[in-house]
Amino acid sequence: AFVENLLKHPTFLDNTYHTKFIDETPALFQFTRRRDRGTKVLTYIADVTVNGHPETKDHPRPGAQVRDPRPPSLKAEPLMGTRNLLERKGPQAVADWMKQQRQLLITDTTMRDGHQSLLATRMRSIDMIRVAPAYAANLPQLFSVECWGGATFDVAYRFLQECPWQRLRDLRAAMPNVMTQMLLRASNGVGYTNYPDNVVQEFVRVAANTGVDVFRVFDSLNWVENMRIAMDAVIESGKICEGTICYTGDINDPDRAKYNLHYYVDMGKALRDAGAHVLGLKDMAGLLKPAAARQLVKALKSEVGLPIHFHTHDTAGVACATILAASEAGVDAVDCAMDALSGNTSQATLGSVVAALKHTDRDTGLDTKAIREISDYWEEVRSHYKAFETGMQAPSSEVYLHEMPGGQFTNLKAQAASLGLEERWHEVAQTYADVNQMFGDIVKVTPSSKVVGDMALMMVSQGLTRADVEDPGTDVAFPDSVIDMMRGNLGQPPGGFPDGIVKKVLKDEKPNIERPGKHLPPADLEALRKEASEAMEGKEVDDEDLSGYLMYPKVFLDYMGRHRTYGPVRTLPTKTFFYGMEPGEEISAEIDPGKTLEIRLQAVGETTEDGEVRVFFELNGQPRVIRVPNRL
Ligand code: BTN
Ligand code: 3PY
Ligand code: ZN
Repeated sequence: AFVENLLKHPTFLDNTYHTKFIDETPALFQFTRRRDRGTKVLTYIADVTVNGHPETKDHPRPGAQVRDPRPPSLKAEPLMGTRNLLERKGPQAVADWMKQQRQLLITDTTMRDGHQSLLATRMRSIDMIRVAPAYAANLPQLFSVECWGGATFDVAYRFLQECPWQRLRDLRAAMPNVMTQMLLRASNGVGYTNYPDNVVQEFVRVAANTGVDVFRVFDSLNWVENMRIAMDAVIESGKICEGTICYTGDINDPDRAKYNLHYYVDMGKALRDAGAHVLGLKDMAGLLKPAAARQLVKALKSEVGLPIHFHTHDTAGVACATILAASEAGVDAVDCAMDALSGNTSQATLGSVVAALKHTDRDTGLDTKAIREISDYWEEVRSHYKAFETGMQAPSSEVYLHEMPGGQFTNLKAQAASLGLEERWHEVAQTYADVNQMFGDIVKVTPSSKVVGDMALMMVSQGLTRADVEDPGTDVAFPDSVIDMMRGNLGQPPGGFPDGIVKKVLKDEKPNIERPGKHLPPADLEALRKEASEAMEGKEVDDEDLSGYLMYPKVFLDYMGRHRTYGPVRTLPTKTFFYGMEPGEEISAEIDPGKTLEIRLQAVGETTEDGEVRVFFELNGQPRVIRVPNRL
């Protein structure tokens, strides 16, 4: 095969062959890669056109009028922004600057929490990368753009057939003056379980290298002890460590005294002492009320001394009021989402917060017209994701009862519906609150929120009450995630889990109440790199791929397997990616800078006797026929 490959190579046929030809032409050795990327992408389009996309085919479709989103024009060369300060003077200088200047600093969460909370995290990179230059040029006063981490990492591999690292690299390159920000679940990385310490360290190192500037680090039980590995790794990388408090309960409710003002101030001090440059205040469910925000921010500002970055959700409809109260109390930075992806379980409306502060002493300095133009772009983007809309019609004060995080709420609702509990949602919400009390009143945020959700769904579907579960006489089959948490594998909540529930779940087994990572042997990174490589027929595994494999071995390998078949489908327009093409339609896909595929779908043939469909394309003007199985 090698000789044949060589003899047919155009350079060889041309007689321009020279001695370095074999060294400089790696394609000669890629016999198994005979199908070029164009053919792979056509195979994907043909398959989706014939069979539909598994993620969208049984869901509402975008209207016929949706068009390719058009990003706003660029006003000027990007001005200096926070990223330039970080690069020149380092993270402490950014923290000092945050405290010194008056304006309320704003983080735009649209590219991470916004779509995680409203569109099941399904937004594709291309829709973000296209508008990123407009952020750099038109909104250089932003504190940061949250665009990575949380659920985006595994959803990219799992459902979007994209490499999350490439997304980060592309966004970083397109916004050289504004800091990027990620959400990191401390020792749980961007996963749902506690990883060995060296896996967390390696992940942070690679993320910092590829382009994360601000790491918001939190622990799902607020256990500072379990945040140190991740925080130290961020500090070591030279990037900004935002050590983060997760807010739950209500500081003014005497029935929730466990999470009172003292509790949060003490945690803030512990995070400061652990080396945080910035104190994150993460209200993942949107429970912090305006009056409480005023008190809490004042206390944290005066007693901790770090700049404070406040994150909340608009689930109950009061996020903007809470942000304005926090602003009056001196909060340094807040999170908002662009108007078109704000509200409900997402963040407060960025344009409205900016407008509310115009001509006040905390004026954000952001250009309201630039915000509207970018939001108009997001509105067009959103219309392509109709299949993932959750249908939440209005804000709801029920969140004060169940305390579900914004990212979980709609997800759990869909899960409940799939179990046939659609009509019993309010029961699920009440049971979620009961489970929280049964577990000792814990912080509920990924992954602890998933454990509470699993337990609540199990109880409602089996008709069990809290009293049934706690009754020593009943035998309960607990979900695996509950057993795992009671074993101590996510760490310990303040005060520990109640003895009664631990005994009920673990029977005679003793829980581990030390830091989970203390007992996990370090991963042998080079052996795992080799293992991943062998699973992919010897393909080279770089540090980014290795970190993907360490977080999600199977999800990563499945992604790579599909990548071999379908090629760089991340370059397709979103409409094509989810719905394929119509006969007569033309699209282009830039698979490399300057290398564009011009694709026209000519016709879709009949299904043959062997169950295949021939799909007729023109690729850069040349006719191409692709056969795909009809799987309908
Ligand atoms: C997934 O498997 O969930 C998403 C990856 C893309 C799968 C492609 S879409 C076209 C073809 N049809 C399928 O059912 N799977 C592949
Ligand atoms: C996540 O961990 O993904 C979250 O958004 C938590 O709020
Ligand atoms: Zn959030």
